[in-house]
Amino acid sequence: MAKAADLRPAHAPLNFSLAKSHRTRMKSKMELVLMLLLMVSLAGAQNPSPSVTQQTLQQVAASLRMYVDQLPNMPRIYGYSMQDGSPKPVTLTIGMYRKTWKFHRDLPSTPVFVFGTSAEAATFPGPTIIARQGVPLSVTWQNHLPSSHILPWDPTVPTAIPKNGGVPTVVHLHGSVHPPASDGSALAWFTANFQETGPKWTQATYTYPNVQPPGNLWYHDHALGLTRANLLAGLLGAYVIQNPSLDDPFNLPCGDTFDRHLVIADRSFNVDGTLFMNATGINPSIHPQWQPEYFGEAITVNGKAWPFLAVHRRRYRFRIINSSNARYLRLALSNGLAFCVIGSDASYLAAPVTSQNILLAPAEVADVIIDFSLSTTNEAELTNDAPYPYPTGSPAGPLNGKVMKFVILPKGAPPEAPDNSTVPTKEVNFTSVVPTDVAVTRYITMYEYTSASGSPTHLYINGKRFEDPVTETPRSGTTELWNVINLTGDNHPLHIHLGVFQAIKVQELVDLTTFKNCMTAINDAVKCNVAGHAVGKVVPVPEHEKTWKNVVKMEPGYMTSVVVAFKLVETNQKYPFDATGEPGYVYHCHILDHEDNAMIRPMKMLP
Ligand SMILES: *[C@@H]1O[C@H](CO)[C@@H](O)[C@H](O)[C@H]1NC(C)=O
Ligand SMILES: *[C@@H]1O[C@H](CO)[C@@H](O)[C@H](O)[C@H]1NC(C)=O
Ligand SMILES: *[C@@H]1O[C@H](CO)[C@@H](O)[C@H](O)[C@H]1NC(C)=O
Ligand SMILES: *[C@@H]1O[C@H](CO)[C@@H](O)[C@H](O)[C@H]1NC(C)=O
Ligand SMILES: CC(=O)N[C@H]1CO[C@H](CO)[C@@H](O)[C@@H]1O
Ligand SMILES: [Cu+2]
Repeated sequence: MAKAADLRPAHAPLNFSLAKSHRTRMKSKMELVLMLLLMVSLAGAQNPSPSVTQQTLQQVAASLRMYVDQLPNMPRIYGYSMQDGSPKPVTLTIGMYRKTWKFHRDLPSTPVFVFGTSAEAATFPGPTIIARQGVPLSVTWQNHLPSSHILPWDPTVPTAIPKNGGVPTVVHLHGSVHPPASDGSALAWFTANFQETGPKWTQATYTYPNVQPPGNLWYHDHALGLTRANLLAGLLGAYVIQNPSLDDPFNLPCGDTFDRHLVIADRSFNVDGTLFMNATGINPSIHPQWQPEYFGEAITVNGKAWPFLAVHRRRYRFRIINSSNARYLRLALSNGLAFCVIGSDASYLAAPVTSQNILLAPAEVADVIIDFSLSTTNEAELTNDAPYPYPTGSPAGPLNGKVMKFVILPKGAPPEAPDNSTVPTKEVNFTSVVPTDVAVTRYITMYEYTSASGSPTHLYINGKRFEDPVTETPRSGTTELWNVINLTGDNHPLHIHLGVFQAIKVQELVDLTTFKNCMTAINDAVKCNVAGHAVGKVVPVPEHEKTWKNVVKMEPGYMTSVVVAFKLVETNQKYPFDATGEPGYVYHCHILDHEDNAMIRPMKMLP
């Protein structure tokens, strides 16, 4: 791609030898800090980066030439086998490995923790698993990770801490409808070879019934207090449920070339190319390591920093997963092409929606068609202009404002297959979201707590810790109305395991100070007259988010009312399994740094 060089952003290249000598000068100081860390910390903060500055991280990111690495296609693994023309269940074994990964042509290979069928095959992100609707898939998730972490972590937030070392992990299939024993409870963690297991661990093999409609899921680590570090290290991958009888009539772009995943993750790199995660907390006297949000200086897609993809002048399908720890992405194409959104999270829409931009919270998924035949240019950058933290933080800059580039080949460039795909006019008509038969109405309030100096110390839902007794106990097969009140300054992407949900009303809270003071004092929305406060501006729910979702963004200062369905929304039927067993489920904020400390609550289904 000769053109790439012309597009190099105008920041000064980092002089690596300069950076190295700077590093040498820092060495004695670093050794001192490391020794102190060793003495003070209970735990395995392995990252040799306490003296790295934000400026260094920016310089490293700015030194990486954009759009020189080709967008990788992750390996695909099939979650069924075809026998006599019909799909049959299989059991897969997928391991978690420490290996090295090259995030950019000009970065050295660096340690990561990644999923794969073997150490050699493991990738960042992991392999894409293709499952079939109605065909259960069993996966034995194996932990082959070393005795200590490659990233710092914090023993003072509620954390899985094995007695004999090792990296605790447990896998959650995000967006999946499955029994509680296969949910990947934060307390069902295990270390290498199941040497140690968490208090709720019961089984090595998880079964995903795939009883839900076709759509986009993803799998990732969910270990107590380590989720932010384990995902930052690379423990995530895509999972697709297909159903040819439903998918094929839509005639969407298909096949490895025209149907692609874009797994987006922001990451910062040290000068030696290793992944950076701050080893010093924002309130180190309370939490030695925990920071309220991780924002990386570089944007990676499928494990490469600012890659490019050469595309023909035709339609492509992109399944975009925001797997950032805390960064929101507001995506647009620099040449003005629109996204035709066909799905949100694990669900198709009722009909495609055209949008110039898409706002994705962490863990949100957008399924889109881009028609490059309409392009008047030879390239299009995928850009991001979401402030961070969202919505009132710093504006996206020249680095994190860019995601990747599409190089649009000339018309007729060989080998171009004829584009016989179409955009459907109608998609899936799911169970209505109108809350006619709401079994229970709940108020869910998000709180952030700060130190005397005003910096965050922790976050809770409903003022309760994760380990406090369960308060959300929906009946399996019912629909509930959750009024989510955000009393913090940030937008929080709420994620509910098992259930699917969608926003029906987003309304500003007026006289917020009175309401907030009352809630802070007595933590009771009804007694604090929520009905009298949730009367402000109404923000419309975007058309392309009107489907059954796994993540809904919670606007700060607003009450967002969501309908939550604890049943199959395709058929309006109960789950074909017992959802009431141990260890139950959870719901939480999907900003991983919030989830770990500890915006997460248990949820137990009742019969
Ligand atoms: C790491 O966190 C500390 C404490 O909040 C902060 O002073 C420092 O600037 C951070 N380092 C980087 C590189 O962001
Ligand atoms: C991904 O989510 C993070 C927050 O978790 C956000 O900052 C970022 O903008 C999102 N990216 C996209 C492409 O939506
Ligand atoms: C479109 O073309 C592909 C080959 O490029 C073929 O496999 C597929 O069946 C065609 N679809 C239709 C609807 O013609
Ligand atoms: C969806 O189904 C409902 C009945 O369940 C029906 O009333 C409605 O018209 C359908 N909508 C579409 C777009 O087909
Ligand atoms: C109720 C409440 O405290 N809301 C906060 C939500 O976030 C905004 C900032 O975006 C704050 O101004 C509000 O105080
Ligand atoms: Cu949050």
